[in-house]
Amino acid sequence: MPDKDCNLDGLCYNFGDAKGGSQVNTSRFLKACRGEPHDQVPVWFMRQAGRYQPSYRALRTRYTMLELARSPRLIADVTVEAVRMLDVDAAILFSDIMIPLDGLGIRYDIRENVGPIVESPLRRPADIHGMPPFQSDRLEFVYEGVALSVEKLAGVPLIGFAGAPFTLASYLVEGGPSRTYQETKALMWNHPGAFYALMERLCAMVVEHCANQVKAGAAAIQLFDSWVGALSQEDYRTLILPHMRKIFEALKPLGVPLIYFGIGTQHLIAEMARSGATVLGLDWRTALSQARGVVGPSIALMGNLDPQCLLAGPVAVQAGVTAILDAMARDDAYIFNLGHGVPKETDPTVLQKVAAWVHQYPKPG
Ligand code: 1CP
Repeated sequence: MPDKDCNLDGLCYNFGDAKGGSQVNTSRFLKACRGEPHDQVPVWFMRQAGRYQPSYRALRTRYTMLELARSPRLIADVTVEAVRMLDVDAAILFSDIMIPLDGLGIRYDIRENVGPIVESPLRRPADIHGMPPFQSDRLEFVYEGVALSVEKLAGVPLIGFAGAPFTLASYLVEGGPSRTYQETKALMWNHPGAFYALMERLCAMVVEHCANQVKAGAAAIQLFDSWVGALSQEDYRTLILPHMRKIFEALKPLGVPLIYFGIGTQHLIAEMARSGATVLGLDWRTALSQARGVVGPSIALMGNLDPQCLLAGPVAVQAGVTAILDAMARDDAYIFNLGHGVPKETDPTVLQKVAAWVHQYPKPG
């Protein structure tokens, strides 16, 4: 790996040496991300660490979400416990897409049953142009949490992550969760220069934050663009995709799988597949076999059981899992997951069973 990679104007980082053992590199999760043959379909779940877990709820009686996510020891405990409980093939770092905003000096809170709330939303171009530069040294607790988790995971690969710029911008501009993205779209259409500047600032943050997680031992990176499906194909192609391409281009020299996930993105998958991501995560609305036809053989697919299926009883969940495996198990570039996060009402034993069924499903050779 080159010591220093300067492939884009303004995105120039000294990546140094990535940690991550050879044991990790032979894992079926990483093999599937790379489209290499492996023994069983790999599985992990978005939000596998969270409120459905009794151990997490117990911790939350003593700490806020942000206290947990700012303590390296607690980050590692929560990250590793999900893998231990579920016997999944990958861990995802316990953190949140809002956390790197600490490095931009943005003040926010994460409210129970609501989500992120930003103290002073960025509504005017002046708010954006006045943002201070990203300081990743304010996020050492994340990178220490990565290193501690990797140590405890003993060979199970850890996925580091960040929010993608549009999804982050939606919280920064709206000030909290939104159904319409009214303010974000207004900024995008009425002040394209300021929107572009915001996306560029977030791109630089995302690249540095992800590179630091890989340096600390993360074996893959996922970018969550949860809300990008709210955009038209044309707006995505012209206003978002160029930024995504820069991010993935800058992360490519790290040599780890780059997963790109969004919700309601049926109309965008052909464009998302051109972003430079090596794995595409899909929600339940898109049939994986159809997506394979659209994106071609050289990108891995991840997904996409409807999370509500976990709450619908044993017959529905077994049928849902089996239908996906019947369609995808012979595809070497496929990772089982949900189409979005685990609902907080989920019975943990249902998730344990899903992981076991995926592993037991005979993988045609
Ligand atoms: O304990 C609590 O009250 C907090 C609940 C919670 C948790 C467990 C939030 C608030 N974030 C998290 C952790 C989290 N968030 C993880 C790590 C755990 C894991 O996946 O196992 C990850 C990867 C995220 C990513 C995240 N945060 C996304 C992208 C994925 C997605 O769900 O679409 C988004 C959009 C957020 C914002 C956020 N943080 C929390 C909530 C409830 C939300 C969504 C709010 C909304 O609907 O707009």
